[in-house]
Amino acid sequence: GGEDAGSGGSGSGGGKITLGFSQVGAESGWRTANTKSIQESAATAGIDLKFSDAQGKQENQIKALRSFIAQRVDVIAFSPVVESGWDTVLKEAKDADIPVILTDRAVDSQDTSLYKSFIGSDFVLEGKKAGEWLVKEYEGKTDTVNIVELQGTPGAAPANDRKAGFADVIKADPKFKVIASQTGQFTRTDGKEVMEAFLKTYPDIDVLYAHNDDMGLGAIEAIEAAGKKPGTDIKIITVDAVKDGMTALAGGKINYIVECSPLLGPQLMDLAKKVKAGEQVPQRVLTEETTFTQEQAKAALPDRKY
Ligand code: GYE
Repeated sequence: GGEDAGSGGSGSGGGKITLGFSQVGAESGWRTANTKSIQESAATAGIDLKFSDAQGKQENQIKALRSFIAQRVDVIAFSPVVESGWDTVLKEAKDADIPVILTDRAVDSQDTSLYKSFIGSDFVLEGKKAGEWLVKEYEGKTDTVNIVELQGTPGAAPANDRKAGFADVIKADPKFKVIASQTGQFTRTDGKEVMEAFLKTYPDIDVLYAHNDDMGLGAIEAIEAAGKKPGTDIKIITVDAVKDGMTALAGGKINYIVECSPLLGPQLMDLAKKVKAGEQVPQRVLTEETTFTQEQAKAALPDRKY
């Protein structure tokens, strides 16, 4: 496997690196912040960014990757819509000697030589943190806790892993019962719609666990429309900690948020430069994250950037 010496591709413009980036879409506040971070840090790093929006569809993403290969960009990065089904196109990139960096989300390819690095969060850990808060919140209580779950996009790494991490923690106590779990596609609209249906079917929901802030925010509208108080009648845990989520948390409508940072741009540009230079990079770059209670959200909100 020759390193990419001489495969300069379109890099004839004074050594400027060309980075082809395929984004998932614009489904959430997190995604918007992530796109902004990538565009701004590419400009700062002097990297020529070819940005493509897959609008939530894997087929669009595969097309974009093939187009980047045909254009002979220096580096390809992408945030996979779903985990499965990438082996063929990743092999094509490898055969063309174009290094690939996974951003934000993982693929389930067994052959890890198909990409140079994967930068992003530990989604299983995020799910565990959500579960741990719940366990503490209901410590010493014996009544059944009825939980409904709004999952992210089916097949996406953060949906699979946030579900698994949460389930793993709460299974230790049989009082926790997930009575319904359905996708809300990581969007506000679907979060609202699915929560409306949950509220009609289940009169005594104690807790909502939403895989992102946006679905939680949509669900809050449904809960209020049903005459219930979000954060009090139904406790809400979400993931991301974007500004709108943090505002709802500080305002008492959400109870706990597990942070997932979208600000991956600067590290991605750094990795892109290194792989282009043929330097060794770590296979896995983990994002550092925290959690927020209502009080912590009040304190953090004034400085929140996204
Ligand atoms: O949590 C969600 C977004 O992949 C981490 O995708 C990302 C997730 C994020 O739509 O809001």
